[in-house]
Amino acid sequence: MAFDVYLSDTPQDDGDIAVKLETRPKTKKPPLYKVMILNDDYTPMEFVVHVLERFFGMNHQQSFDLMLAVHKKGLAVVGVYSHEIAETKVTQVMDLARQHQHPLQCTMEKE
Ligand code: TYC
Repeated sequence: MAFDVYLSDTPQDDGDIAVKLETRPKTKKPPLYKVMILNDDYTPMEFVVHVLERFFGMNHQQSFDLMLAVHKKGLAVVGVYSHEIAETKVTQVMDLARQHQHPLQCTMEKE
């Protein structure tokens, strides 16, 4: 809990010390990170759909629609997470893509 103290020596001032109590606790929300996937010419569409289902909790239709959006537009946000979760998602996607020798790229960016 923080409080501010105001002191004054102007003539109009009665000399009392004003103490303002801060009732709102100063908690900072942790920053959030967007996880994005990028289009490329080689990763099979089915692989991207599988990745979205497996790591981003989407059903088949959602995954297919988002994959197609990335295919057409170049990239899309696939989820927003805390730093640690976002990092885990990026690693999971990149590791699986590497295992299958697909050039799929997944990145994160502060919101
Ligand atoms: N463009 C790829 C293809 O035509 C499909 C694809 C979609 C690749 C989304 C990556 O993030 C991606 N096979």
